[in-house]
Amino acid sequence: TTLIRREDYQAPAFWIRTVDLTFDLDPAKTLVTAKMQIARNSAVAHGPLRLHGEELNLLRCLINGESVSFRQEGAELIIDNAPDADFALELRNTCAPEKNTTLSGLYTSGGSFFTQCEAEGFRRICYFLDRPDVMAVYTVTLRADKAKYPVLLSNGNLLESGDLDATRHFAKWHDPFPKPSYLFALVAGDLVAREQRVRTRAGKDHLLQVYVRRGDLEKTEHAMNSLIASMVWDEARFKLPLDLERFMVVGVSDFNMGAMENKGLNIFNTSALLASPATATDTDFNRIESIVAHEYFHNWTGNRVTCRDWFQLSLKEGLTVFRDQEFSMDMAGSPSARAVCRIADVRQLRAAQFPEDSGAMAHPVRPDSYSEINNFYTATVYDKGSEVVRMYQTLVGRAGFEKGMSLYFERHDGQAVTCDDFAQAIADANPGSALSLRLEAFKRWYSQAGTPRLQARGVYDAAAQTYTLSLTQHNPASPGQEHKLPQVIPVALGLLSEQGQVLPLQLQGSTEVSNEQVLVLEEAQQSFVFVGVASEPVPSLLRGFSAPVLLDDGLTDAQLLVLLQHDVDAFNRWEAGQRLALNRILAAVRSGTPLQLDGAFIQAMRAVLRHPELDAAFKEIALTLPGEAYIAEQLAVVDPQAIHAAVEAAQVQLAAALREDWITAFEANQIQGGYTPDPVSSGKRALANLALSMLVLDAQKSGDTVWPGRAYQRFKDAGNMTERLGALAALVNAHAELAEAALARFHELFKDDALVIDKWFALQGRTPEKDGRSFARVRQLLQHPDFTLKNPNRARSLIFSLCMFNPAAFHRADAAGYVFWAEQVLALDAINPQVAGRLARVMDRWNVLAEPYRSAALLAVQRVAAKPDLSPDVREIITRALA
Ligand code: DPP
Ligand code: ZN
Repeated sequence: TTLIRREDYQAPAFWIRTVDLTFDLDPAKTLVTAKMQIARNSAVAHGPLRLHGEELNLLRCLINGESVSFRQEGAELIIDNAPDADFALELRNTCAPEKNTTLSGLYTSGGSFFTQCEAEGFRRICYFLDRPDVMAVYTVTLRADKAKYPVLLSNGNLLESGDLDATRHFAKWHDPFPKPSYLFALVAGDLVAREQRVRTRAGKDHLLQVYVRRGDLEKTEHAMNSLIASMVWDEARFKLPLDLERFMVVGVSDFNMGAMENKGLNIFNTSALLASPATATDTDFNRIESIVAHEYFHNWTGNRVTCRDWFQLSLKEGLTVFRDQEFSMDMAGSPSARAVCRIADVRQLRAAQFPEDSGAMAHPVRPDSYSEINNFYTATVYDKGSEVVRMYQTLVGRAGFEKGMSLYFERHDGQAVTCDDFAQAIADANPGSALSLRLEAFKRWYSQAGTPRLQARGVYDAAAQTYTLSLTQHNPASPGQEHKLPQVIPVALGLLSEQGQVLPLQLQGSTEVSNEQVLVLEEAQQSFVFVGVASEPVPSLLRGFSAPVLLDDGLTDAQLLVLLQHDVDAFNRWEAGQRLALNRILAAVRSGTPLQLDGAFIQAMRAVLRHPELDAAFKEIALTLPGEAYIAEQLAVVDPQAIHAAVEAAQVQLAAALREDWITAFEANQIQGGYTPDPVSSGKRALANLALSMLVLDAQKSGDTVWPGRAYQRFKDAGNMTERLGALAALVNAHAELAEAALARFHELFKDDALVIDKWFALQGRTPEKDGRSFARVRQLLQHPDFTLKNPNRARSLIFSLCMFNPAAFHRADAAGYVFWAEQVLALDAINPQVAGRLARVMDRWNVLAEPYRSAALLAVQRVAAKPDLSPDVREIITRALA
C-alpha cells in the first residue's frame, strides 16, 4: 500500500466542468454512461488524463465522439493523447451493485439502490477525477423498473420524469451547483416520503422530504422537525439559507457512517433518522437532532465551500461538528441544559479522542499522510477539530467568529480550500484580536498531534493581596513527532473564595476588572499575576473546557469540594465531582488495593443528589463515574481489569451508601403524561434510570428482591423506550435473575424492528463481566439467527460493543477476547473493509497494556498482520499498531 503525503499535493492536470450521467439500474449489472466536458488545467504541465476507477467494467471510451486509445493501470484509466483544447469524453461501464458488500459506491439494500461516495466511492461507479478539488455540474438520468423502483432520486432539482416503456421509467435531475464527486448521490427504490413546505426568512419556498421504507413514515417526524429547526438556526446564527428548491433526506439500513451530506440528497443510516417514543431512547432523539443538523449544516461548510484535498477533512468536519454542537446547545435552552450538552461532548472527546491521540493512530487534526483516507474519519479530525474551531470563537468572541465566517464565505464560496484559508479568514476579520496576534502559533493545533498536558499552580501572597498563577504546558511525543512547540491554549478562569463567593479578577498592569477572564498561554511556561485578591482563592480553571488539554491543577479535595458546591461554571462544577472520583479510583488502581470510598466523597455526592436547585440532568451526569477509557488515559501502564474493578467497587458503594437518596431520586423523577424528548423530561428519565440501576445493583448485593421486581414491572409497563431500556439495562447489567426473562420478552416484542434488535445485541455486548459469562454470551450471540456481519449496525451492536465498550469482558487473561477480535476483523475485512478498519482500531493502545494483556494483544495483532490479502484499510491500522 502506498502512503499519500500532504506535501505532495498537486492541482489536477484536467478539470471536469460538466458531467451527464445515465444509469440503467439493474442489481446484477448496472450500465453507466458518462459524458463529460473536460478542460486542461493550464497551470499544470502537459500530461496524460488519468481517471480513477475501481471494480468497473469499461465498455466504451470516446473523445469528441471518436474512439481513442487508452491504458488501464491498476485502478487508473490513462488516456495519453488527450487534446489540449477543451473536449468531450464519453465513457460507458458497468458495475455490480448487489455484489457490493463494501457499501461504498453503488449498492443495494433491502431491494433498493443507494450510493455512498465519500471519500472515494465515486470511482466505484464510473471513471472520474475522483478528488474533491475537481468540481463539476451534474445532470443525472436514472432509468429503472417502474414497479420495483418507483422513486428515482439524485442531487438537485427534478427536470423531467416519465415512462420509457410499459415496465421502465426514468427521472432526470440537475444540480446547478458545481460539486466534487464525493457529494454525488442517487437513490432508487420503493420508498415513501414525509413532506413539508417551508418558507425561509429570505422569503423563498422550499420542499423538504424525508424518504423511508413503507411502514417507517411515522418515525420520521422528529427528523423533519430537526431539519426545520436546523434551517431556522443556520439562517439566524450565521445568515446561511437553504440554496435549493428541494432538500431530500433518505434512510437506509445498511450504511457505514451515521449519515452523508450529498448535495440536496442527504443519505442517512436509519439509526440516525428514525425515532418513535416506543422504539427510540432520549439519547437516540438527541443524536438524530444533531446528525440531521450536522448534515444540513454541511450544505455550506463542506458543500458550498469544500476541501481542496482529504488532508483538509477537518476544514469541513471540525467546523460542522462545532456548528452542530452549538445548535444542540441553543436548542437545549437553559444555561444548565447547555452545560449538560457541553459535558456530554467533552465526555465523548475524552473517551474517544484522547486515547486516539496517545495511541498508534495519533495524527494531527490535519494529517500529514495516509494510505487509506477512510481510516481518517476520526475523533481527532471531527471532535478535536471541533474543539479547535471552538478555540477560535473563544479567542475572537462570538460576534468576531460570526464575522470571520462571513468573510470565509465571501472569499471562498464555490471553492475547494484548506484549513489555512479558514484560519486566515477568521483572523483577517478580527485584526488585533488574541487570535490574529499569534495565528501561526495557533495553527500548531492543526499540525501537532497529542493532547497537551497543562499544569497550573497558584501562589497567594496575603500581604500583597496578589495571586500568581503559573501555567506550564507539555505535549508528549507522538508517532513521527518527537519534539513539539508550545501551543496557544485559551484558559478561561474565575476565582472563588474558600467560602465559594466570586472573587473579582484584575491582572497586574490592567485596569479591567471582571468575574471571568480568558488567559492565553502561548509559551511553554507563563505566569499571570492577579491583584486585589482579598483572600486565598480557589481557582476555577479551563471553564467550559476552553481547550482540549489534560489539566493538572493540583487542587486539594477541599478545594474541589468548594468548586463542586459553588462554582458558577456548571462545567467545572461537574468536573470537580469527576476529579474527586477520579482521584480515588486512580489511588486504588495505582496502589493495587481495593477501592474504599470515604465519607467526604459520599457526602458530596449525596449533597448533589439532594440539591434542591440542580436539575435532574445535571445530577445524573454528576453522579456518573468517569469512563474507563478516560481513567486509562491517566495511567502509563493500563490494567483494564484493575480499572474496571475500582469503578465497579465505587458504583456498588455509591449504590449502597446512597440507597435512600436513590429511592427518593427515582420516585421524584417519574413523569406523568405523554413522551416528549425535551431536556427537562429526558433529564428526569436519565436520573430515574440511573437511580433504578443503582437500586437493582444494590439489591443484587443485599439479596433484596423488591427492586429487581420493580425494575421488571417498569420494563413491562414502560410507555417509552428510554424507560423500558433503562429498566432492562438495570436488570441485565446487575446480572439479576429476571434479566433473562426480560431479554427474551424484549426480543419477542421487537423482533421485527432492526434498530431495536440492535439495542438488544448492544446491551448484551456491553454487559459488565461476571465470571466470563458476558464474553461467552457474545460468542453465543454470533450464532443467533438475527446476527449478521453484513449489516454494519448489527456488527457494531454486538462485536464493537464488546471490543470497544466492555473492557473487562474483552481484556481476558486467557487472551480469548483478542482471539475473538482477530477473527472478527478478518471476517469483516472480507465483507466491508471500512467497518473492519474501524474494528482494527481496538488495538491502537496494546502497547500500554499491563502484562499479561500486552503480550497477548501483540500476538493477536501479529496474527492479523500475517494475513497476506488484507484490505488497505486494515493493513494501515495494523501496520501503525506494530510500528
Ligand atoms: N457523512 C460523514 C459526516 O457527515 C462524512 N462527511 O460527517
Ligand atoms: Zn460531517
